[in-house]
Amino acid sequence: MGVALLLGLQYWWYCGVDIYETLPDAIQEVDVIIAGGGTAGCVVAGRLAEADPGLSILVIEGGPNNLDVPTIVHPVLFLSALIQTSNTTIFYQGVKESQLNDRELIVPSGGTLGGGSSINLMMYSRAQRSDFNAWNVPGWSTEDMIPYLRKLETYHGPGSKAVHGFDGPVNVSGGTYRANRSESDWIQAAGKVGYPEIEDLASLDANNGVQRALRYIGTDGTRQDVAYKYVHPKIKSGNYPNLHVVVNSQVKRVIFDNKRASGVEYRPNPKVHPDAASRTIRARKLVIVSSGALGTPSVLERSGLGNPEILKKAGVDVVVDLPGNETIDALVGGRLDVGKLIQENAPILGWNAMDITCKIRPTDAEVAALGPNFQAAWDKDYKNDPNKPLALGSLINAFPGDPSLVPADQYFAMSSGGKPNITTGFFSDAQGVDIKKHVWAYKKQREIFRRMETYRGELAMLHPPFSPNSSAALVHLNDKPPTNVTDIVYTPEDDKVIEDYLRGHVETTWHSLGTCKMGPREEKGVVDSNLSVYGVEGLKIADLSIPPHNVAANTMNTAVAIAEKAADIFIKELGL
Ligand SMILES: Cc1cc2nc3c(=O)[nH]c(=O)nc-3n(C[C@H](O)[C@H](O)[C@H](O)COP(=O)(O)OP(=O)(O)OC[C@H]3O[C@@H](n4cnc5c(N)ncnc54)[C@H](O)[C@@H]3O)c2cc1C
Ligand SMILES: *[C@@H]1O[C@H](CO)[C@@H](O)[C@H](O)[C@H]1NC(C)=O
Ligand SMILES: *[C@@H]1O[C@H](CO)[C@@H](O)[C@H](O)[C@H]1NC(C)=O
Ligand SMILES: *[C@@H]1O[C@H](CO)[C@@H](O)[C@H](O)[C@H]1NC(C)=O
Ligand SMILES: *[C@@H]1O[C@H](CO)[C@@H](O)[C@H](O)[C@H]1NC(C)=O
Ligand SMILES: *[C@@H]1O[C@H](CO)[C@@H](O)[C@H](O)[C@H]1NC(C)=O
Ligand SMILES: *[C@@H]1O[C@H](CO)[C@@H](O)[C@H](O)[C@H]1NC(C)=O
Ligand SMILES: *[C@@H]1O[C@H](CO)[C@@H](O)[C@H](O)[C@H]1NC(C)=O
Ligand SMILES: CC(=O)N[C@H]1CO[C@H](CO)[C@@H](O)[C@@H]1O
Repeated sequence: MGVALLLGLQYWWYCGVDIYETLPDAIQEVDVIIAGGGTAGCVVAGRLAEADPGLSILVIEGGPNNLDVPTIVHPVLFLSALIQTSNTTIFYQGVKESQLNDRELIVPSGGTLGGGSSINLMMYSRAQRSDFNAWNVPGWSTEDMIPYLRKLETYHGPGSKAVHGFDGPVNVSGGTYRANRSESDWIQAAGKVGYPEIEDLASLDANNGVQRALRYIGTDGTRQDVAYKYVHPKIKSGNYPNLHVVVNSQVKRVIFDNKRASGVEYRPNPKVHPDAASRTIRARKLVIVSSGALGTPSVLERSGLGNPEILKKAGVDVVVDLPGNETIDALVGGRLDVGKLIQENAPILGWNAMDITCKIRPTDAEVAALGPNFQAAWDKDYKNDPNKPLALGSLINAFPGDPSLVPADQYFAMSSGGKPNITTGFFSDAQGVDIKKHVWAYKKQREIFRRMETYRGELAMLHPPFSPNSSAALVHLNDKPPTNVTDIVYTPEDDKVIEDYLRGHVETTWHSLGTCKMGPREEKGVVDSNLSVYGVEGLKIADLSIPPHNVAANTMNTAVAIAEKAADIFIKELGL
């Protein structure tokens, strides 16, 4: 894959007035330290600074500054973050898992100022109404969260105004480009399989349908990452002399005085500042850990606190191979001149190559066909909650080559205190329900693709190896779309082939959460409803470590909403 072009692109970043590579010696003590300048960290920093510009705040971010990095600013270059040499991504290495055919999965995660919001695929996706309510934590119900869901966004999409926001920092729009033909084709095909086009899948209630995707891209085609939306403008304005950010600086641990968090120790990233010594900065009022679902548990552990929990996730990758200017393949393959596109401010720059979003559920008959264990799980968790989708999907207009399949033997590790044990837990539930869910989702998306006018067959390398004499056998590439399509009937042998293929190929869609959950201490909670870490004083967590249950959505929106609410809690407690 022609990634050389993207890597060859000139990278540069200016350090703004107060974005430091090396913190001035004069800064020894601040009011608030935020450990991790990712999605939640930048939001909390920005809101605390707004509440009181006199409050001294230090954000300590492990990765580099993201300001003016072209591969971050221009959405269409998003794949560069998934290349294993990327400086803006942390590739967390998982352990060997027997139920995944002994593979060691890699979980990429944001590793630059802005965190995931600076490198993610920008798909706008909100949790469902039932999700926050299921957390069952006082103050965190959906009704409690809606004001924050609105506060974060300036929504340019369709649907009811009641649940959206129109003057928040993060613009949500269609961007400047879409491949309308494949999008419309996929929508008509999904309609034939029973999933209609829905005006607004982010209404908190809409479900079981598909939508032309919206994204965290401004109407001008720029990525709407939180560093750009909550931090950089403040620092550039010169009106926030007490808001400090140091980058390429990795927090080792939180320091305690009599069980009160009183500061942190960090080390300058040894790859960037090989000879720099570790430093300790004191916090007069609060230490907030925002190092992400996979970073925060390590910071706590290195500080002598608790045990991380196994993270849980699910996801569906839906892929189509399309010609010409309707995919980003020409761009990734070096057949388009990125420098020239940037010079011309070409509309395709403002595209994330994902024009469809969907949330779908199985029919009663499909549930029954998945067996008694699945039926029991369905009856317990989904049946009486029509708000909950079973699977999410998006249409990716690109060949899913190298970047999404990072080799398992190369990664950029940043922890300083030994390797964390990261177990994905995919397909590890005792009843085998998780894998059944994915078998169902595979079949469903296959049925939709087979009904597309542009469908010309299947690439063997991206499908389970069905027996050629099975009625599930792959359709070879040919000239004409199929006519009179009926659902494929799968035998138990075919199902086994799919299951085995999934165990050998499933990858993360990067939505890790719930590693330091909010909830009662006796139920393995790590923080209370005010985000205070149990057993110590002056220590908070604000990021995707805290959700006690998964959300039926891509997770950036939930991370930002959690941070908006967290900021409100901290502002009240600090009396700002
Ligand atoms: C490749 C990718 C694609 C995604 N696509 C989408 C999408 O299309 N739509 C969507 O809604 N969501 C998407 N997500 C998910 C979403 O971006 C994340 O869930 C969200 O950004 C997480 O926010 P967070 O604040 O919890 O953590 P993060 O944003 O990951 O922030 C954690 C920060 O802490 C820093 N850090 C870690 N350890 C340390 C340390 N020891 N010291 C100092 N700093 C440290 C990291 O560098 C990082 O900046 C995607 C994620 C990835 C990785
Ligand atoms: C791609 O190019 C064709 C032919 O020039 C044009 O009709 C079409 O609108 C373009 N598609 C997009 C998404 O720009
Ligand atoms: C997509 O294209 C079709 C046909 O060209 C047009 O009718 C439709 O309005 C377009 N939709 C969007 C969302 O641009
Ligand atoms: C990544 O970091 C290395 C080491 O600091 C540096 O040499 C390289 O130029 C950086 N790459 C990019 C793309 O910034
Ligand atoms: C990692 O954690 C899992 C789950 O707790 C455990 O089963 C496994 O033995 C651990 N692996 C290693 C290498 O420590
Ligand atoms: C398919 O053919 C193989 C031998 O080529 C045979 O073993 C198998 O039973 C056949 N399967 C079906 C579903 O007919
Ligand atoms: C379409 O398929 C159905 C079911 O297999 C069959 O009964 C019908 O005759 C077919 N119609 C055409 C036009 O081929
Ligand atoms: C959280 O803070 C609120 C407001 O200060 C307080 O009323 C409540 O008791 C706190 N909750 C916990 C669990 O400490
Ligand atoms: C680029 C873009 O879409 N900018 C808009 C983001 O939202 C703000 C606040 O509503 C608007 O003023 C911008 O025009």
